[in-house]
Amino acid sequence: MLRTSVLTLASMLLAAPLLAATPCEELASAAPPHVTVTSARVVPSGPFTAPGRGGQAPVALPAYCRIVAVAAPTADSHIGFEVWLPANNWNGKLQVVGNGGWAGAISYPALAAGLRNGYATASTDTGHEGGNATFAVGHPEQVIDFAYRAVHETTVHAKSLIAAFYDRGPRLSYWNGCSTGGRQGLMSAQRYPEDFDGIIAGAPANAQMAMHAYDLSISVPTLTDSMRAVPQSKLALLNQAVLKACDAQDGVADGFLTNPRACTFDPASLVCRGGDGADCLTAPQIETVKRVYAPARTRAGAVVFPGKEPGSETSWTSVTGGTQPPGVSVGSFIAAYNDLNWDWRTFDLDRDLRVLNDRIGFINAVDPNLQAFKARDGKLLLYHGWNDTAISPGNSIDYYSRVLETMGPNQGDWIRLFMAPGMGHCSGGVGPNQVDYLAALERWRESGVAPDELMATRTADNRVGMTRPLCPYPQFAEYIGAGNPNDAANFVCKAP
Ligand SMILES: [Ca+2]
Repeated sequence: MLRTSVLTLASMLLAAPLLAATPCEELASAAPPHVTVTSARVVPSGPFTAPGRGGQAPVALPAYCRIVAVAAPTADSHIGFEVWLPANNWNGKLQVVGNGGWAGAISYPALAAGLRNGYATASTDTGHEGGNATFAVGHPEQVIDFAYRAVHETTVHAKSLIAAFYDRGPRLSYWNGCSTGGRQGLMSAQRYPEDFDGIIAGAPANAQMAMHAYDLSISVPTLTDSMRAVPQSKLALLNQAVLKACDAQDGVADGFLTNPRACTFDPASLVCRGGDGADCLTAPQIETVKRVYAPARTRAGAVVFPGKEPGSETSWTSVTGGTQPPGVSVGSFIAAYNDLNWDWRTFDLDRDLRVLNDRIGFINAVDPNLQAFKARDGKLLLYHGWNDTAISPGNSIDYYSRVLETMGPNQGDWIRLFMAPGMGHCSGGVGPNQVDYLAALERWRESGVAPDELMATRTADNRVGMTRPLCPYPQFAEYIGAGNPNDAANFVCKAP
C-alpha cells in the first residue's frame, strides 16, 4: 500500500505539468521592494486580443500566469512591465521582446507570440505611457528609464519571478526586438552583457540622435519651401526610373535591388527640360532627392547618418510636403530641449545634434566594444531591410563595421548582419520579409551552428510567393542564372 502510494505520488509528480514553487497568485512576495506586483493570476487557455487591437482576430493562448507589475528604481520612475509564464510545457527559456518608436506600451502581440511558442516572455512600456516623447519634458529620470533602465529592470525581475514560479531560473535568455527594439538589444549587449545569451537586433535605432537629426535635415527643407517637396507621384516616377536602370543588375527583374549600393542611377537624368511636368523632376526636387540618398553631414563635412537607398523611393513620405516633420523624430528635440513646443523651424544640424548628444546622448547604443557580451558566449543577430525608409539600412552596416574595426575582422562566430533586399522597416516592403530569426539564433547559441544563410519568404494571399536566402553581410544572394527566381534554391550566397 505504502509502496503503491509512493509510486502513485511519483508518477503524479512526473505527469504533473509543473510543480510551482510559488503559486502564481503569491508571486508578489517574490518581488523586491521597489517593484509593485499589481496583478498575478492564472489566465486559463483561450482567445487573447491585445489591448487597443480590437479589430484584429484574437489568438489562442495556452494557460499562463500573468504578472502585471511596476518598477520604481527612482522616485520619478513608473516602469510598467508584464511577465507571462506558461502554466505547462515551458521550454525553460526567457524571451524579452522590444518596443517601437518612443514605446509607451507593453508589446502584447510579441508577448503572446512568445508564450504560444513555449517561452516565459516579458515586455515593458519603457517607463511611460503613450507613443511620443512628451513624457520626457520635466522627467529626466524617465528618459533614462526609456534609454536603458526599463529593459534591464524588466529582465532582472522577470528572471526572479521565473525562478520563484518554476523553482528554477531560465536556462537561456533571449532578446527579440526591431527598431527601438533593435536599439534596446544593442544597449543590453553594451551595458548589461549578462542579461541575454542571444540578441536579435533588427533595424536598430541605436544612433537615435544622429538618425533624428538626419530625418529633420531632409524633411525641414521641403516643409519651409514647398518647391522642394517631391509629391508621391514623382517618387513613383523616380522609383520606376531606378528600377529600370538597376533592378536587373542582380540578375532578376523582380522589383527590388539585391545590392542597392551598386546602383549608380543619377536622378538628374529626370530633370524637366521644358518646365515642370508629371514625367520629370524640377531642379529643387532633384536637390531633395540627392539629399535623401546622401548621408547627412555637418558643415565641416563629417558624416552624421547614412541616407536612404535606391529602390526605396515610394516610401519617402517625409519629403512629400505637409505641415510638420515626423513626430517621432521631433521627439528627440523635445526631450533634449525639455520643451514641448520646440520649433522645428529653428533646426540647425550642427548645433542641434550637439545639444541632443550632450543632453540625451545616453539613449544612443553605439559603443562598438562588445567584448563582455562575446566573452559570455553571447550571439548577436542583426538584420535590416534595404528598403527601410524609417531607419537608413546603412546605419546597421556602419555599426557592424565599427564593431569589426574595434574587435578585429573575424567575428563571424558571434555577430552577423543580414541585409534583406526589398524589405521595409522591420518587415513589409516588396521583397521576401518573413524570417524565423529566433530559430536561427537558438541554433547558433544552443547547437553552435552559425547561420550561413537565413531563409526569407514572401507570402501573398496566404501562400508563399517567393523564397530567397538572406546572406551574412557583406555577402549577397546571387541568382545562378537559371531556374525559378522565386525559389531560394536558385540563389547562392556570394562575397561581393
Ligand atoms: Ca532585382
